[in-house]
Amino acid sequence: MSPEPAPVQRPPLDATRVREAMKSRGMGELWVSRATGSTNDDLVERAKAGRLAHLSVETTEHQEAGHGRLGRGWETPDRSALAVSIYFRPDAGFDPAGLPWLSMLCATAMVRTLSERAGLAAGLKWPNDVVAGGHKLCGVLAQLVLTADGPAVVVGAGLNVSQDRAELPVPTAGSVALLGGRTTDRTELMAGYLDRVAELYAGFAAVHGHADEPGPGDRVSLRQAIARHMVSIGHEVDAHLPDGTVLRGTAEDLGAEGALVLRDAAGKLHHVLAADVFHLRRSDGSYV
Ligand code: BT5
Repeated sequence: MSPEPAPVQRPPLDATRVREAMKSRGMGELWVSRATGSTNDDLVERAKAGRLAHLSVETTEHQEAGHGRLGRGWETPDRSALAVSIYFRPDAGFDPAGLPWLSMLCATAMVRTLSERAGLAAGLKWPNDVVAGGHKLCGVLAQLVLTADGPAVVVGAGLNVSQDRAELPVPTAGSVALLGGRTTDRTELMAGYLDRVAELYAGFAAVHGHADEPGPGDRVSLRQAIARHMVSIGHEVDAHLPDGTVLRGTAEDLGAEGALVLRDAAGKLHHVLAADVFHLRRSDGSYV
């Protein structure tokens, strides 16, 4: 008879530790719920209901009705994952053209966190996925909120932490545990992620949301920092458009407004915006 598998350890989040990490970066408030539908929806509601401090954070132990882009779902079992949403309320000097960059800023923060805390070689699959070992570990979803004080953005990240294969909804999904990450401590991963987001945002805000200008003390601009992590660059990819057509080309760069720059077989350049893409796949059929 084979031995019983060891029970998966899924301790609750330690809100005190997360608050300490947030405080050291001058972030806003933190709300931690036992269960909710969607942390993005909750934070959007709070933002609409009244003044929210910039860089406030909503998280939950169990997100029961998470959503992705284009009405797609996001599924994670109780205490197995991170569902964390951050409220960005840029000050008046911030160029609104910088707002669409916030989702890739957060994805980049997650790539760095996975490398630093979990020892995983993660990358960014344009436009909003964090991948490692050929699998999607994290998805990011940004929602614009029009407040009385001007435009704000809620950016939610869902990170698969301790799910086993049977708990993941699609074969392309992976988790930190399945990929052999050196920690599955959700508190550590969340604190690391928030720290990296706050750091990247501080540099971006200092240059008023201009993605092509390096922040003070940074050697590269936000656009270059993001592009360095992109796994598709140099590969032939298929951009599946909502009307069913497929645009095939070599991914060359990350362009203005966060567009993916593709060169087609005839040598023509195309700038593809995230909002216009149903999904992106490698032309050889592989996911990443
Ligand atoms: C995303 O959408 O990848 C964005 C997911 C954002 C989730 C966060 S969690 C906190 C916040 N609150 C929310 O309600 N949402 C955000 P998209 O690229 O559309 O990918 C969705 C697709 O990924 C689904 O159609 C499934 O195929 C797949 N999927 C669903 N759950 C997954 C999971 N746990 N891991 C990997 N893939 C998943």
